[in-house]
Amino acid sequence: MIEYTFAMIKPDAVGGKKSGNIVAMIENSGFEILRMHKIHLTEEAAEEFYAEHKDKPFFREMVNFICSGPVIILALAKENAVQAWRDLIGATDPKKAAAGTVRALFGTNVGENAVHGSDSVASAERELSMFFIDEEEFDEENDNASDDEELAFCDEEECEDDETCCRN
Ligand code: RTP
Ligand code: MG
Repeated sequence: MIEYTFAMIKPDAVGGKKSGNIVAMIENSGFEILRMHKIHLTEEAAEEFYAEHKDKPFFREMVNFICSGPVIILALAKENAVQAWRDLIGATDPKKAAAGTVRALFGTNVGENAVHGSDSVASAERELSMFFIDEEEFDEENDNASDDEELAFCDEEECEDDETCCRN
């Protein structure tokens, strides 16, 4: 079954000009990129994103790091996407990550580890809905995509009432 997951290229990798290499790995591994944006997280958004870690000693450090520069966020689709992306990124600590994984190739240390990946289907749902539309809309796009070549070019909000829009 096609599954969705959330990926983030962290400030160390964006600043180090590794984004292109990482996106190439994503595509070469068979993921569909449904959304991709370069954004700069606010402290508030970072705290919400990392809420599960709020009691950890490194919480403030990780919030500061993820806000230290732009990140690239992606919505990815693939069979078993959550596990597939976790496998591709490797262990949290780049020194322990398997050879050839994103973190082994581009991570520096446990904090500056190049990428984020949702750790479960439930986390993926939460993280995707924090940054993107709901997963049902990805499903609808998938269903419509084959007979709608212009889909990628319309603006969801502006086109809502436009009968000539490819979505309507
Ligand atoms: P991520 O959420 O970024 O994909 O990483 P992960 O699942 O492999 O690891 P997780 O346990 O969720 O930790 C989230 C992020 O916290 C930072 N961290 N720092 N200083 C430390 O000991 C420490 N441990 C974890 C890492 O940046 C990790 O990605
Ligand atoms: Mg995690």
